Amino acid sequence: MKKWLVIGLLPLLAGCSGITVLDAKSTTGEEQAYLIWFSLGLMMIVLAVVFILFARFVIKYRYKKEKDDFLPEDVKGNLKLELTWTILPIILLIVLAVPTIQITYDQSPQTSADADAGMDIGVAAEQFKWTFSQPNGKTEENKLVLPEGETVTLHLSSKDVIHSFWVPALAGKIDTIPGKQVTYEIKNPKKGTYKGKCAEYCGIQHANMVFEVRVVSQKAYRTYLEEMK
Ligand SMILES: [Cu+2]
Repeated sequence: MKKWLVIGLLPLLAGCSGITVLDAKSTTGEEQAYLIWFSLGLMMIVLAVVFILFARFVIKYRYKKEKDDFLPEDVKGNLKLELTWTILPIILLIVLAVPTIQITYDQSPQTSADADAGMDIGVAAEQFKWTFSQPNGKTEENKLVLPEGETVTLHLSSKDVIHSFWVPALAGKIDTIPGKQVTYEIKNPKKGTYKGKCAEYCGIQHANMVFEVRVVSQKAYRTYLEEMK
């Protein structure tokens, strides 16, 4: 009993509680979290059906002495069953595909420079730091200040190798590729301070390639831009 309790608690002990990605602080992040929950839910239904049938068959067809010389009758397919287990997965896949394709395409980074909506922020990655440039030209290293509720268009680039921009609470991961500019939108960030990191192993100091994102009120953001122009 004790053993099972320990095994059951393992996921919690492993630090799986309070997963930042699932506690999203932007519309972009919420959409990603929704996809995770949605596919997890669908998988759980499949898992439950499989396990229930498994348990049922194990019990129903277990070895019995009185059936020692029993020979099951020959069957030649079962159209109903075969149709069921062909059509059902197709329906499940369609149900899974619709929101996944919709959100993934909507959120996927663009290579064209014509980002339309929102405010533009430059994100330059290099070994081993991030440089963020604000619309007024102000730059800061490893610190990104954003106004709440805006649509933020990031213009990501890399000075050396491939890095990956990731703020688990807001959005990501977006690869920054040398010689190429990519734009990526973060919609409607909520007030707060969030941790960001490089999510692509990029060299010896990769683990130290962290940054902070502070989402502040519109007013505080204007004040921030005014300071040290
Ligand atoms: Cu990196």
